[in-house]
Amino acid sequence: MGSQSDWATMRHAAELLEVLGIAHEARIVSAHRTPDRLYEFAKGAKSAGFRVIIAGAGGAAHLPGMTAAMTPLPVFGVPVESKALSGQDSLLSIVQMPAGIPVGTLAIGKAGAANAALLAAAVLALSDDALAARLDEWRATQTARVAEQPTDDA
Ligand code: RP5
Repeated sequence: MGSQSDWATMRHAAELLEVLGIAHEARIVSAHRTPDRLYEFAKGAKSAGFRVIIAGAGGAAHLPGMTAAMTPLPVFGVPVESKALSGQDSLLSIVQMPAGIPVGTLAIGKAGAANAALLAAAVLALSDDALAARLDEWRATQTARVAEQPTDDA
């Protein structure tokens, strides 16, 4: 993520990865404030053993696109909700990649972070049957939790 301030959003991705038993690392890498750190991380991510990158950033959110430019790994971008423009700036700056360098862009905020983790899990599950089973189970549990009628207590 681009900043400590993104963690409140991005922790929802980390928590789901934890639940699904997927090894992961959470790092602060800013495209603007720590460009050398970004270069080093993105260039070395594949050889370091990473298989999918989730990049969350807000405002002028260059992190996902710049990361994707420097790695062949799949990159999922999470637009963090900004104070000034409610994350619409983040969304547009992540989603509008030029043809040739893709970033899979998720929804703004918590839902995007959670879905980035689920999408990463789905990618990894293609070559990991045990993970595929855990993901199926997680989805079945989610389905079973949905009541048929609404309640006043919720
Ligand atoms: C972006 O700027 C970060 O991803 C963050 O969402 C936003 C604001 O950062 P802070 O000023 O809160 O550190 O680079």
